[in-house]
Amino acid sequence: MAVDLEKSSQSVSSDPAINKLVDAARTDDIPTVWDRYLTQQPQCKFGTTGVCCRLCHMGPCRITSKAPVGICGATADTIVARNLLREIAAGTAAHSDHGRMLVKTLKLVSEGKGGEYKLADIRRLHEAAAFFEIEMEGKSDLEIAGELADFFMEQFAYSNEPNPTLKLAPEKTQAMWKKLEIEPHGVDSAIVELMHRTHMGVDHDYKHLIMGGLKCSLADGWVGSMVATTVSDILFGTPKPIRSKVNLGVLAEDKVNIIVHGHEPTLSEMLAIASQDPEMLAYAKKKGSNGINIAGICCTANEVLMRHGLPIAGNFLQQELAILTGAVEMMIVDVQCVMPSLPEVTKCFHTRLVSTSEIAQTFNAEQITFDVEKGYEHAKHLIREALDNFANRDKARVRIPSESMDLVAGFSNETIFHMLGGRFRSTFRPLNDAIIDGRIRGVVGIVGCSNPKVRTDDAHVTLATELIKRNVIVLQTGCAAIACAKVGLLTPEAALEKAGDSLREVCEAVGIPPVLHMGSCVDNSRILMAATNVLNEGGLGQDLSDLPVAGAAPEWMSEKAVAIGHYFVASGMLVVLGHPLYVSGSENVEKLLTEEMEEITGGKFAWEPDPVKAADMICEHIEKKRDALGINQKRERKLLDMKERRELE
Ligand code: NFS
Ligand code: SF4
Repeated sequence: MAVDLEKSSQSVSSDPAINKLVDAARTDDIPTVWDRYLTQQPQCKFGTTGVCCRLCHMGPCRITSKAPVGICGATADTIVARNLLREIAAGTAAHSDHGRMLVKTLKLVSEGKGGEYKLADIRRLHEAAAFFEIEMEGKSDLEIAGELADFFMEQFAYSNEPNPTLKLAPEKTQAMWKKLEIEPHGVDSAIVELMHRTHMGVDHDYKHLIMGGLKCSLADGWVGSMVATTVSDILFGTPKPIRSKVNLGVLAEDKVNIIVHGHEPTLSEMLAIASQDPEMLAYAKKKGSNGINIAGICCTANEVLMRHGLPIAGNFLQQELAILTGAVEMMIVDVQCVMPSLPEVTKCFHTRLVSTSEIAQTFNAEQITFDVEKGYEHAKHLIREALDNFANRDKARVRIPSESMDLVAGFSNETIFHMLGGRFRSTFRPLNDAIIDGRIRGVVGIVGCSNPKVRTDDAHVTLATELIKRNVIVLQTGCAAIACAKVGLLTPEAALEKAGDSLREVCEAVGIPPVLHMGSCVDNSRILMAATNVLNEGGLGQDLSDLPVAGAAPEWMSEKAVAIGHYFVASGMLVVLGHPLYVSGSENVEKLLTEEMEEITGGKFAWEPDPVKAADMICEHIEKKRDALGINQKRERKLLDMKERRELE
């Protein structure tokens, strides 16, 4: 819902911690994202409808009723589709480059050049190697890791064959992609192809363009992100349920506070370990700090939460606010979702801003480029510097909000299998049975960012609450998960109270919460696999598009979210966005994405700003799928035997 920011900062968010600090910032005359959002009003209609083209220097061109085509003759359909494709390409590039950095680290580890990095999950390594048919006989784990790293690296370049990681998807879904000719043949080549097709004077048919966009998005979801998640699990461990805390209240008065912000888990992993190093703890004591508090922002937060239980300071829109608490000695950033405004905020405090990626530098921040081989030393160095900065904290200016909330995270597919299957066998069966007999109506992924266009966190929380109330189980990643965590939706106890009766019954029986935090944004690959696992378990159709599932991104803002939305749609799922893609300038493109696509991939987009209406829309979709599966007829609640299950299929 649109926000009236002028009225009062109290309206920017449903989170009091945010509102308090936005007030404080305004008192101190330090602009934040919400103030800059106001300065940008009104936002350009040509941009928001997608009809501004600056792809060549005859332009820029804008489509109006007086000028219905660009100088080259491009129509609104072509321009809108091309702009959308460039967003998909950028989103795919971001996730996949993140994946590539991890593959490089895996390769270094396999060669003994990985410093303190190790193979943390050998089982996951073997599973992946087996799936991708890497010969393991007589080879050491390091050799297997090296070959797997080479195999993953090959996924980026062009190959004559479609990416083998697509085989992780259900067979019928793969067949659909083949028929539509949208199987990617390499991540980088898919991105390059989009850049080529959208260059002036190349691909002009909006339908053909959009199908090309889907192909690239599949390279994001089923290749680059799949690789990123798998390698993270191998290097840092596959997440298991873990308790922690969330919101700015996790910052400590009596300890040095270090914020890790960005996306790649490599450095933050070492920081997490180094913060427990006796040498570091002794240094902390010497500096008068009661320990070393490392807290995360954005998806780095999700990564270190899932594996180390480190607390989360906040999601995307809380990055400036963390500094405004006056209690952060150092903020360490790498890539993606890092606002260029940060130095403007840190300069008002003692906070040191350190940028660590070789490809990302922030003007007016310190640059200390991270090196895998020296990762641990590097982490210790940063912690020492932060501790040295502890004495510079101005205690009079510290204003840590009291808000902090418990949460449980760490629900990888492996964990869900294990929890559902009980002690002796791993299976999704109990979940499928509950969906088939209607105790659970369906499964919905709520993902994505926060955005000052929306009352922060409100849409995430309302949608998740509405869905669990209606007996729909919710899977989460990214900043959406952090939003829900802040109100306690990720504590099994609190969430169970809000869940519908039959969902609660199932969750209590198998010991899972109704809202499952599955990780960072690249871990949306885990949501794809969860849907695939449900399908493969049987009884719920043949294709991902048969499942009573949907995706939602109520507060999204990034190009990565655009790519994610498309790979869910390309995989056959309904995706409900809280605000539309920039496509309304082309009726044809909008109709293709929101209506006709259902006939093509089985998935489609919808936009709905009101989270309650979004829940209605999603539930209606789920019931339609259930009807089509024939599982909505009144049936006695009984356990199905194998024969009946086969009949259902
Ligand atoms: Ni996803 Fe994660 Fe957050 Fe959005 Fe940014 S941190 S990768 S893009 S803002 S969820
Ligand atoms: Fe204008 Fe065509 Fe150039 Fe775009 S590609 S800026 S529509 S002339």
